[in-house]
Amino acid sequence: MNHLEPPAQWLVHMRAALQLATDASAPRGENPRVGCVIVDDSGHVVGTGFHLGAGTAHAEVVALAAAGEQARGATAFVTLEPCRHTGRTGPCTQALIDAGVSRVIIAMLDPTEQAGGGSAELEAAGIEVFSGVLADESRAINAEWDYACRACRPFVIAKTAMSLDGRVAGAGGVPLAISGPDSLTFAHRCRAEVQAIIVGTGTVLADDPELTIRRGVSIVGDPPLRVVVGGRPVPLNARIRNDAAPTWIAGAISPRVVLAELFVRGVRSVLIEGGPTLLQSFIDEDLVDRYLWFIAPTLIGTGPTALAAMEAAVGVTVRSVRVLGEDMCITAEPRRVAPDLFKE
Ligand code: AOF
Ligand code: ZN
Repeated sequence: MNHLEPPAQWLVHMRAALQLATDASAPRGENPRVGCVIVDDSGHVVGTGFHLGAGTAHAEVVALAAAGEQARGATAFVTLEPCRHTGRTGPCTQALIDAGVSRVIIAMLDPTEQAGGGSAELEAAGIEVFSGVLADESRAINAEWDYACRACRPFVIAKTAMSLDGRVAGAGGVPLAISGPDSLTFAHRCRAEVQAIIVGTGTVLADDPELTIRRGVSIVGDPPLRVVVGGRPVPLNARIRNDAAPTWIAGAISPRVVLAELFVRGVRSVLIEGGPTLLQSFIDEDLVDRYLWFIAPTLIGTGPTALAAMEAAVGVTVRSVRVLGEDMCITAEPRRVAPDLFKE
C-alpha cells in the first residue's frame, strides 16, 4: 500500500465521496457512513454511490452498478476500506475485482476485525491501492462508529440538565422544568443522533419520560431503543413502555454489561439521560466519552445534584460552549491520557 502525497484530483474525487457519505438520507446506526466515486481513465465520473444503512448495498456496490462496464480499468475512490467479508451483503473487494477496477483510493482503513484487511486482498488481485487520502475527514464523519468498533462497546454520551447551582430537581426530588425550549429542542436533536437512550429506574419513576424524538426533529431510520437500568419495577403504564419506540427493560445490571449487550445488538452510540445514580455508575467505570451539560439560569437551593457521590473527581476538556436561548450547553470529553480502549 502506498502513502504518497495525493494528487489534487484525488482530493476532489475523495471530497465528492465524503459528500455522498453524509447524504441526508443515509442513516447513522450500526453501519458507517460510506461514499464511493468511480472515475475512468480520462477523469470522468462514471458511477457514484453511498450506503443507506445496515442491510442495504455497500457504497462500492452501488457505484459499480451505476458504472457498469465503464468500471473496467477505472479508479474507485472509497471513504472506507472495502470490506472483505460476507455479512448482510457480499464482499466489496470481490465486487471491485470482478468489475475490473484497476486502482482503489481509500480514505480510512476499516477498524473492524471482520471486514478490515480488504486492501491486501485487492493488492493480491493486482489492483493498485492507496490509503489515507482525507482519512481524518472520513474518521470525523464516523467518529462514534469508529470509536465503538475499536472499543467493542457503544460510544457513550451523557446528558444532564441542571440549574445554575447544580440541581436537577427540587426539594425531595420533585421534578421541575429546568431547561428552556431551545435546550429541549437541541436535546431532541441529540437523541436523533444515537441508537439507544439509557435511563435509570429512578428517572422513570420520578419523571415518567417517553424518550422519543419530538419537537419537530426528524429522524432517518429507526427510533432509538429505550433502555431502563435498575432494580425497581417499571410500572406497566409508564410512558417508556408505549409503542412509540422499542424498549429494553434491562434490570439491575452493570454499565459494562448493558453496553456489551447493546453492542451485540448493533448499537454503536448511546445517550444517557440520567439520573444522578446511573450517570455516576457510568463515570466511575470511565464509560462516558462525551458530556452534554445543560445549565439553566435558575437557582433551586435544595434538591438532588447532577451526580451522586463519585469515586473520584474527573477532569474534562471542554470542546464547546453553546448558548441556547437563556441556557448554556457545555460539551466536554474526559481527559484520557492513555486511552486503553484503543487497540492501536
Ligand atoms: C457499510 N457500508 O458502504 C461499506 C461497509 O453488515 P454488512 O454486511 O452491511 O457489513 C457492514 C460492515 O462492512 C461495516 O461495519 C464496515 O466494516 C464494512 N464496510 N459497510 O455498511 C459500506 N463499505
Ligand atoms: Zn462492503
